[in-house]
Amino acid sequence: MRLYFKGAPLASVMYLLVALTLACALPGGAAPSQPSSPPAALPTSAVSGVTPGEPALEASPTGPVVHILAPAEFYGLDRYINDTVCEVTGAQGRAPGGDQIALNRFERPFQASTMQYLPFLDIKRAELNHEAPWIYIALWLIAPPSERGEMQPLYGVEFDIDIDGRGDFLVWGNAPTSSAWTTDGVQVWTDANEDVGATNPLEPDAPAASSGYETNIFNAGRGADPDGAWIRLGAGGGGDIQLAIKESLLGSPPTFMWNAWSDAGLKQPSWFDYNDHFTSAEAGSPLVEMKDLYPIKAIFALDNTCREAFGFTPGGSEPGVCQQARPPATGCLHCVIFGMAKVCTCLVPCQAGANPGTPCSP
Ligand SMILES: [Ca+2]
Ligand SMILES: [Ca+2]
Ligand SMILES: [Ca+2]
Ligand SMILES: [Ca+2]
Repeated sequence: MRLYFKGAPLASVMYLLVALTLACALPGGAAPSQPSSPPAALPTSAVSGVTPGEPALEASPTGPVVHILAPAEFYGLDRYINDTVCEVTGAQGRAPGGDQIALNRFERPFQASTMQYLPFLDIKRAELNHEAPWIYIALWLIAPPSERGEMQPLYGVEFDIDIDGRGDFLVWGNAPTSSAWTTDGVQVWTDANEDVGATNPLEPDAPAASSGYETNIFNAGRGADPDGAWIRLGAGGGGDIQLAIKESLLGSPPTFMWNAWSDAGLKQPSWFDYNDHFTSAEAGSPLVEMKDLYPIKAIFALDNTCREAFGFTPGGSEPGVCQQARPPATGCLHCVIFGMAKVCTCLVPCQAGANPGTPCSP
C-alpha cells in the first residue's frame, strides 16, 4: 500500500529551508571537492534534502561524518510480513512453531540452553515502505528494545536483489535509544563473491567454507555515501524500530525480496546463512517436539522472518517467500488527516480528492 500526500507537512517546509540554506552555501549547488575549511558536522535534526541525486560530501576516514540527506517521517506501507511470536509459549521456554532450520528460518528469541525468553528480540511484524530515495523498514517486537538489559542486539533487514535465494545486502544496526534518525551503529554488508547460502541458498550446507557477507560498505556513516543507512526508535506508533536505507546503496533495484532480522547472539555477517555454519545438531531447536535437538544451542538469541516481495506480486515459488494472503490491489483503503495533509492508504497512489473506496487508479 502507498500513501499519497495532499499538502506539504510543516516538517517538509522546514527541510526545504535547510536545503536552501545548504544550497546557498555551496557554489553552484555542487559539493566542493576541496573545502577551504573543514566542514562542520550537522546535527542530525538539522540535516535534510538538498537536490536529490546530488553527490554527498565525502567523509574523511577520521573526521566528522557530514550528512547531506536524512530520512524523514513516513506513513505509507508497501508490503508487510507477519511473523510467529513466542509471547504465549515463551514462559514455557519454547517456540510454538515458525522455526525451520532447513529453510534458514529461525524463531529463537531465547537464551541458549536455558531457553529464557527474550521478547525484545521477538519480531511480530515487519513493514516496508518505499518513498524515493528511501526504503523504510518498520519492525514490531513483543517488547521494546529498552528491555534488552546488558544484551546488545542488532535489528535489520536482508535483501535478495536478484531473487536467487542468496542474500545480497545485510543492513542492521544497534538498538537505537531515541526517535532521532542516526547512522551510529548501523552497518551495511554485501557479498562480493556471491557465496552467501553456500551451495544451496537458504538450505543447509554445514559445514561450509563460504565467506558469507564479507564486505562492509557502510559503518556508522563511513562509506561511499555517509547517508546510506539510518536507524531510530519507532515514532508515532510506527513500530518499535525503524530503518531507512538509500535505495542507491542497493543499486536502486525495481524488484527484490526482503526479510527482517533481530540478532543478539551470533551477529556474524560472514557466517550467513547461519544454517551453513552450524549443523542442526549444533544449532539445537526451540521446538520441544524436536526431542533430539531441543533446546537451542549454537544458533540462539535471534529471530528472522520469511521473505516478502517488493515491486511485484510473488508467484509463491520465490526462495524463502512468505506464504501469506495479500490484500487486493484495488480501492483506497483508508484516509487520515495529518494536520493540513490528508493521507490515503492504497496499493497504488490514491488520486487527488480520493476518499475511502475511491478507485485507486483514475
Ligand atoms: Ca518472531
Ligand atoms: Ca541474491
Ligand atoms: Ca546453504
Ligand atoms: Ca561471500
